Amino acid sequence: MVSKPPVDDVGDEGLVVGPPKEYAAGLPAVAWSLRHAGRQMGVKRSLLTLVQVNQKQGFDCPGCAWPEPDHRSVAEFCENGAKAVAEEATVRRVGADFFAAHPVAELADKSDYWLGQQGRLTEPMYLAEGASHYAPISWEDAFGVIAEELAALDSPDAAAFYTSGRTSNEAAFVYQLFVRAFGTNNLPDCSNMCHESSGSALTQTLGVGKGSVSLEDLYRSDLIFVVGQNPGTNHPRMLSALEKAKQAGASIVAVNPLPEAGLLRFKNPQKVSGVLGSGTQLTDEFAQIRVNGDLALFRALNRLLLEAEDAAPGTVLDRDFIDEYAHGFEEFAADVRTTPWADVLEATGLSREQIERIHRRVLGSRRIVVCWAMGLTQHKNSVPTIREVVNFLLLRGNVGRPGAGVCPVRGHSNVQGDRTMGIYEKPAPAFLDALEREFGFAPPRAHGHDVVDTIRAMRDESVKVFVAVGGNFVSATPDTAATEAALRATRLTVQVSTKLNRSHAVTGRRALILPTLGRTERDQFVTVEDSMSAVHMSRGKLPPASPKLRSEVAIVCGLAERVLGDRVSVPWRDLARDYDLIRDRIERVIPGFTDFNRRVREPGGFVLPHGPRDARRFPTTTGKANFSRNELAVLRVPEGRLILQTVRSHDQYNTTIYGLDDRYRGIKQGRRVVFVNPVDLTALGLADGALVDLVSEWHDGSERRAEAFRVVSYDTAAGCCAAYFPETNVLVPLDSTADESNTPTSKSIVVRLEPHRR
Ligand SMILES: Nc1nc2c(c(=O)[nH]1)N[C@H]1C(S)=C(S)[C@@H](COP(=O)(O)OP(=O)(O)OC[C@H]3O[C@@H](n4cnc5c(=O)[nH]c(N)nc54)[C@H](O)[C@@H]3O)O[C@H]1N2
Ligand SMILES: Nc1nc2c(c(=O)[nH]1)N[C@H]1C(S)=C(S)[C@@H](COP(=O)(O)OP(=O)(O)OC[C@H]3O[C@@H](n4cnc5c(=O)[nH]c(N)nc54)[C@H](O)[C@@H]3O)O[C@H]1N2
Ligand SMILES: [Mo]
Repeated sequence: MVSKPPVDDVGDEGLVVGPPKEYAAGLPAVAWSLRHAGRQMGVKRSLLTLVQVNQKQGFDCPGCAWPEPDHRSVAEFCENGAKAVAEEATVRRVGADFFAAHPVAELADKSDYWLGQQGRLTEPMYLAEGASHYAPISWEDAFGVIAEELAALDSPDAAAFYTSGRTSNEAAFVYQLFVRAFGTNNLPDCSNMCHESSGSALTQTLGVGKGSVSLEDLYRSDLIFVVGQNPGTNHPRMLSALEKAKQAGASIVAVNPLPEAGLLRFKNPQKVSGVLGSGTQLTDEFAQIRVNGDLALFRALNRLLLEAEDAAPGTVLDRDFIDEYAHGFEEFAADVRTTPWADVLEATGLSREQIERIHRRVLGSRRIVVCWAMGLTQHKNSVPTIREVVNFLLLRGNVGRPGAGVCPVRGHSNVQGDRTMGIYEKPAPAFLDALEREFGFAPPRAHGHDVVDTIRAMRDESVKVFVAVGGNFVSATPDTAATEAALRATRLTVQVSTKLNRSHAVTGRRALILPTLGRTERDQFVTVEDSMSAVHMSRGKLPPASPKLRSEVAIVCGLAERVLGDRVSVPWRDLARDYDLIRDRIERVIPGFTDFNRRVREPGGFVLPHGPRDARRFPTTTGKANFSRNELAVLRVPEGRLILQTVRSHDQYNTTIYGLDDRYRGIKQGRRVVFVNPVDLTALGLADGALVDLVSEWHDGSERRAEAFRVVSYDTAAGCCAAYFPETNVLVPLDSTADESNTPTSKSIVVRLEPHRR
């Protein structure tokens, strides 16, 4: 399978490669956020909008799930938050005239960048069977089309209902309620491609699939690991928290194949010293690890801890914690003691001296937090890798006490809340029981399809209707060619969206676009949950982009009423009219939401209970925190191949491309670049700046090709390379997923680089 650049791609004529930056934020970030916002919204609207981001009475920044501190500054947003807001609050519009001028076949040739630039969707649009263009349709007729296709299915399981993580708690709750009342658990979501591996590993080991720390814990810790994460671009406000922790005495170890700007040095744009001065040196120890070397690193650290305990018994491990709260220590310890150093050094690409230096830092630190993101979750062995991180923390009792714990840093601003609300293809029986008690229907019990299984099911034509509330399924998922073919095989695709993207252009036999309000726009307030389990309100204030838009809640409730009729007794209209009524139902179904409507109106909201964090209560199968044994398999690639990891540039939000620059990595005006270590370039006989195809090899003998990437000589770990997604998603085989979590292996794809033939 071959992927060519889209026809509107600027190519690389304008590409400029400069030196990467050594720090993040500072004055340029302030200037960039205003420049970008001004271009989309105009200056006055930009200022009025941006002052409301993340304020207690304002809207939750759609940028990421990093929590808001208690003491907020006036500008509690970052450069990339400002871009996310501007992208939604843009004054550009896509209406019926746009669709009349552009046939779907033409849109399918465009990039997500071009599509996103066109502006906000303004009215429901329908692509009839065999039609070349989308045409306007009324909301009622649109719901009628969906109801008709759903009624024609042999089984409710022949439909799948995707969610992306911007959906509010209220919309997510009514959505899963509708889907289960319709009769299926086919609720794939972006989590399946994101932190699913964290959820799996943490549920097995600690009993709760969420992070166990608060901002306060970060400030109180002695040592913070930032593993497989690029906060300077993806969670810029995290840098302020790291700076604060540093100033309180913490040290920071960064583990990453790339020397990411934000990890090294940070100039806080919200302080005069940060704007003008040289900033804070954040990282004390940078471990430039080989892609997928993390399991080996943490195994080695665990082995060193056991050996240190042998040398000075009673001084290293937290025996009280292990004896009282943990399970499986002896088996784990016996296994980890055998960890071969040769494998550790090969897998990590680090020196033994550096690992021992990190170990000494660990020994000197009473309170440790490990933060991580996609660098750990998108590999074949991600679940065992994260379990090994948990082993590391358990050894010294670093869970369930101040200043210590696990910190998986979530992506989408409400992805964690959506899961809490029941957006999950494998719901717990207790959740279904509660739903049944509250609503009086029997929800389906069989597990549904996740993202990868949904693609397989559409390919095999066992799923025939695909509905998405948010996101960009076509571009976010792996194996683009296979995914596109799968979607085209369906009878109906429905996208509830704010903006145009490729998922509107690659459709089933019939298709609908249902335009919705975004976070910034006036509606009843909604609620969200951040990465640290804090639930709070979000209230938009801008006038809606068009009078024909409906809120996600209203769309879901309207659809549910039309599809289900009186098959269930849920007062859909009342719920849509008054979101307090939805919150009352959430309170009765989901633990932790007692007095929801009152508590969420308090400034800052409230924090959900978390057994391990609050009381060292571990709701696992053993009732204790579980140590685990995790096999160390070195990822070896054939001669002449590299391990490709796919990352975000500084100018994108997942599949939404804001611009063509990646300022921190020194790239301007181009996205089809591949970052390769100079030593590998020499070994491969390639010149810096050469034009290559990326060819991935899969063990069934199939090959996938992404054409025309410019080689950029770059300081990445040897044997590894990096390029941006979604352009590289074509290279990830559908069947290449993480064990247990089924997450696509977007961070470890074996590729060869071939000279591009024009
Ligand atoms: N501006 C902006 N903000 C965002 C997003 C966005 O696209 N743009 N996306 C949001 C979402 S949904 C998410 S999930 C998060 C993503 O946040 P991140 O996880 O920071 O995003 P990635 O760009 O995938 O970066 C992965 C990092 O892991 C490193 N890495 C890759 N492989 C390995 C490995 O094997 N080991 C180690 N130790 N490191 C590795 C890469 O070099 C890179 O620094 O950000 C959220 N916030
Ligand atoms: N190769 C590779 N692939 C990856 C990743 C990777 O690192 N590498 N990362 C994965 C990860 S972590 C994630 S989370 C997924 C992201 O997958 P998705 O969540 O599916 O993708 P997004 O690009 O975030 O979705 C953008 C679209 O959401 C719509 N939208 C924006 N705001 C709203 C809103 O308020 N309401 C509604 N209804 N729609 C809205 C807009 O139409 C926009 O075009 O991608 C995954 N894919
Ligand atoms: Mo994500």
